[in-house]
Amino acid sequence: MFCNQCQEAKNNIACTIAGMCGKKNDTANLQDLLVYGLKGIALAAEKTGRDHPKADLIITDGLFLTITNANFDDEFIIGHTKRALTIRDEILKGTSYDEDVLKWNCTTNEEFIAKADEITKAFPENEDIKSLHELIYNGIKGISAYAHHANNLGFQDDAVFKFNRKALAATVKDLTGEELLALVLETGKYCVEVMALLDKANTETYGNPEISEVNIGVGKKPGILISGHDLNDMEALLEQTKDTGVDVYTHCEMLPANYYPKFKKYDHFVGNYGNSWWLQDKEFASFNGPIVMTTNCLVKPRKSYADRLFTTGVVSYPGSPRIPENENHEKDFSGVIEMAKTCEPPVEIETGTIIGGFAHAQVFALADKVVDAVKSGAIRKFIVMGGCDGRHKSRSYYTEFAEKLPKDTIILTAGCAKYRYNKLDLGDIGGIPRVLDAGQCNDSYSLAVIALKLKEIFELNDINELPIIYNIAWYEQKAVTVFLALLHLGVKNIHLGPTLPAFLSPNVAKIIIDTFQVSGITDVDSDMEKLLAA
Ligand code: FSO
Ligand code: SF4
Repeated sequence: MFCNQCQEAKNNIACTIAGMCGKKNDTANLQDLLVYGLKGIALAAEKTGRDHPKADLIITDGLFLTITNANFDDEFIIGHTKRALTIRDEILKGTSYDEDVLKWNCTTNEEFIAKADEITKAFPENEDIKSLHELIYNGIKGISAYAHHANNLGFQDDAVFKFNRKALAATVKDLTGEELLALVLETGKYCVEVMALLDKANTETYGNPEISEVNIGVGKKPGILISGHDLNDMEALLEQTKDTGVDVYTHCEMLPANYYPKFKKYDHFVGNYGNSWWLQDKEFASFNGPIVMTTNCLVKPRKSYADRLFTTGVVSYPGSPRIPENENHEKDFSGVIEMAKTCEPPVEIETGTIIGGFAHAQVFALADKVVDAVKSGAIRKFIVMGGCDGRHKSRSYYTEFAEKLPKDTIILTAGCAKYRYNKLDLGDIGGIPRVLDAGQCNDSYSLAVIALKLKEIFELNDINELPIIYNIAWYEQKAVTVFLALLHLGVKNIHLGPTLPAFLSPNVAKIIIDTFQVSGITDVDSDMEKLLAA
């Protein structure tokens, strides 16, 4: 295996024996082989000028399932690869091409594993070309995650699907570094488009997020804990648990479900339990009831709760029970609900409330107040601190940074990075909380929309003239998508941590740093001084 797609890549180089995330050698290789299978579909369609009605969704879901902490299940991955090969061959019917990507096939699991081993080792020899390929893969993996969620709500964008195919096909051609770099920058355009699409899907389906106080304590009834990012699953679970005597709680990235008007009307939706994804081994154990993982981040289930951890969608762990689904993709949570009824209520680990729901529509509603506070000097700077959380100790940097920020600054956040500071008592500025949570990592789009609105209100020529600074934490590929989106929108001077991506070769890193003035982080005091002076 050779995997360097996330921030926890071993020694910030790559995991080559086993993943720090728990991904095994064969699983990592099979994920690479699946991507190779998807490239076959893209190239087959391009060469023949033909199409297949299932091509885009198999590509979208295939890329999504290779994202960090989503799928650890070899059988599942091989099954998806087989479907991809069938689609490729239906497109190619009656034609003949020499390229291996259009010809290869396997039957047994052993053959798939052997072919996967071969593919993993066949990366480009030139480290810059390899790095640009990886940057493109990681961007389209995140794009696919967001396209998958939008599609679940009935929203699609053909331009996004088309771009995924173009990007996949490009990586099996002999493109130059310049051509690949142009494709990386073009990826940013579709990162913005897909986040806009998902924003539209979420808000048109569930309403605009609104300021909400979210209970972080527990009730007396047994509960179901739902994690990940899929709001469609959230809705189905809330509907099916109505009047069953079972409560519903969110975990990690599902917290923002508490901000949507359509979900708030359910009385048995109690609030949020626990914190960031990497604390799930303790929090899932003390929750007592069943847990539904709708997307990443899943970590290897502990024995104490493995039998009550259910997976769905592109998430799978060998041996974990799945949520049954019919041919119309309607999910049946009755088994989870019956299990919940036999469980003890959750153990209380926190009490009180946290506040969130500051997506673009809500912030626009407060625009006058915000603009006045900026003009009067009450708000000196906004600091975008969105992104991901992770288990490295070095991430305490973000808690310390939030704590040390001067009282006339506001943190804009989205994604699981917020758990490093969303329970600190940072106060408010004239009633505006000092931590404004827009939602999930995809809701970073809201932060960009807010920035563009402020640029318009203050009649500025450049988004970089705003009193906004960026100190972003990344972990997995959706954060790469958000990062490329920000670059596409012209945002400069982004500080990215806790480390710069391992998949950036020195030359590619230099181009990004020189073009967009991106930098890493150092220590809190030095960074604070530098950022506030900017
Ligand atoms: Fe976090 Fe995991 Fe949302 Fe990621 S839970 S790390 S960027 O999957 O997607 O923010
Ligand atoms: Fe390593 Fe991250 Fe890849 Fe897992 S996803 S194998 S931790 S680089």
